[in-house]
Amino acid sequence: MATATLSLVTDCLFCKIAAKEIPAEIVLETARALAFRDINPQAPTHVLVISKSHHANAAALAEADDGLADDLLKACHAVAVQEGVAETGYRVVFNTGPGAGQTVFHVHAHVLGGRSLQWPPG
Ligand code: DGP
Repeated sequence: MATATLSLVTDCLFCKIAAKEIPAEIVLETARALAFRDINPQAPTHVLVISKSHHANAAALAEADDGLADDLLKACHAVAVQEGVAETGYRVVFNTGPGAGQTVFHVHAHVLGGRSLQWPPG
């Protein structure tokens, strides 16, 4: 079983999912990352990869990083392989800040695949 010291924020939805207080369809877990299906999928594969510890977004993670950003990216790739989208192509998105569409302020990568993805994303 993967273990890590969690720094949880009590009113944070994704901290509660990380602590297994709120259920989610978990597809992958490592010592410092958790991946689960998005509740409102935008593609056949739409998985969120979060750090178990609380960082508000990718910018905060980058500033605090002790290798965790590397862990998250590796977890994204592992999810893509597991979901069978690594060969055809997939997208990793960190919405960072309200102006970029971030609605949950706990760092998460969207791993999207399984359909043709347009560019620019809009
Ligand atoms: P963002 O807009 O980048 O902050 O993405 C937040 C995502 O989180 C959004 O795609 C929907 C998803 N989401 C919100 N609440 C829940 C939840 O309770 N469970 C799961 N699995 N996903 C959630």
